[in-house]
Amino acid sequence: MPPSRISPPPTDPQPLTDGLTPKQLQQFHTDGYLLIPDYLDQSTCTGLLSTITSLLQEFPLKDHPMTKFSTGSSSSAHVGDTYFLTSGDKVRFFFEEDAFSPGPNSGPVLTKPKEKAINKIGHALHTHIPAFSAISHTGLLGRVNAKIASQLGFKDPRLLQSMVICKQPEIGGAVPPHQDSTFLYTRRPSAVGFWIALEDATAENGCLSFARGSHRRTPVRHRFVRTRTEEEGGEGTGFEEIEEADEEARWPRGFEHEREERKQGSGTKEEEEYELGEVKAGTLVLIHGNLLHKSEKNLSRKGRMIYTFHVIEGGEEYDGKNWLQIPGGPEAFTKLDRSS
Ligand SMILES: O=C(O)CCC(=O)C(=O)O
Repeated sequence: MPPSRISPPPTDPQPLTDGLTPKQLQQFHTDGYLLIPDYLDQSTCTGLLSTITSLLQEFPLKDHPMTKFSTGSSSSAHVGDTYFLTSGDKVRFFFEEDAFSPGPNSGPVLTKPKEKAINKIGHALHTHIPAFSAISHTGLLGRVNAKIASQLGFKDPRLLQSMVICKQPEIGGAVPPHQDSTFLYTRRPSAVGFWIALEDATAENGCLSFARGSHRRTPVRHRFVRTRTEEEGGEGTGFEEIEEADEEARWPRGFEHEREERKQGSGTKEEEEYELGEVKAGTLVLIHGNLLHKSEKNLSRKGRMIYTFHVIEGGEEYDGKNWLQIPGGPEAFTKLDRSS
């Protein structure tokens, strides 16, 4: 069945400096995601797009390992490599899978100019580039984000990664259905994504789609880990099962009712249905870490730039097996606090 379309609700009259309205909060808890139009104005989006253009123009191809990005469940070539695994505190560039054609003898050849070939930039734009700090954890929007995090129940929200996802015209890669807590696992799961459209995102250019309410019926079954810890050399990644017997480890705190429903079989669904989340540039989308969501390829001629960062609860265990590690350990993840 083709996905149904959801339109963003009309802008709420409450200014975002007051955080989410009770209705918005309720909607997030029920659906597992929330669309908030007009979080950024058009001129801020334009400024961020030109920052991204400069980054894409300026990064040197020389010495780049030509790493591609994929969130697929099969291990693709990029995921085990050092460039990816050491990107947690850096600004690094990952190619679209379809940006290459097989070269004659000399290996794959880029089929697009490099600034039209990058799938994503990550994973610490928030610490290195002031324009991104200012929509993550500093200044007015930093305080707004901290307020939202506290309304969502965070006690010590930590911003652990940020990315630009380019979804380039004609070759923009699909992102298969996934839960963010698989990739940013804490025990117990706590991740929330802040996803911000910098250009209009539509069905045509690969907007997000969501399995509404799936966070309440879908435990986190796997986590994306280093198959060797940093002490052991750090290379290699894979998916590790979170055992069913350890059911608590698969659900966020406060989800006892949902766990019970699932145990009794009443909260399950044979097959998830996805609803398109078409949004205008400037919209913030909050995504619960247990929510199933995805996006399709961008085969259109329009770009679909977005910026996203993720927050976890500092009080939950974040261990050395997780793929994302930064110098200083989890204590060094950026605090999202209301006084910054
Ligand atoms: O922007 C996209 O297409 C996918 C982003 C996503 O799934 C995520 O940030 O978790």
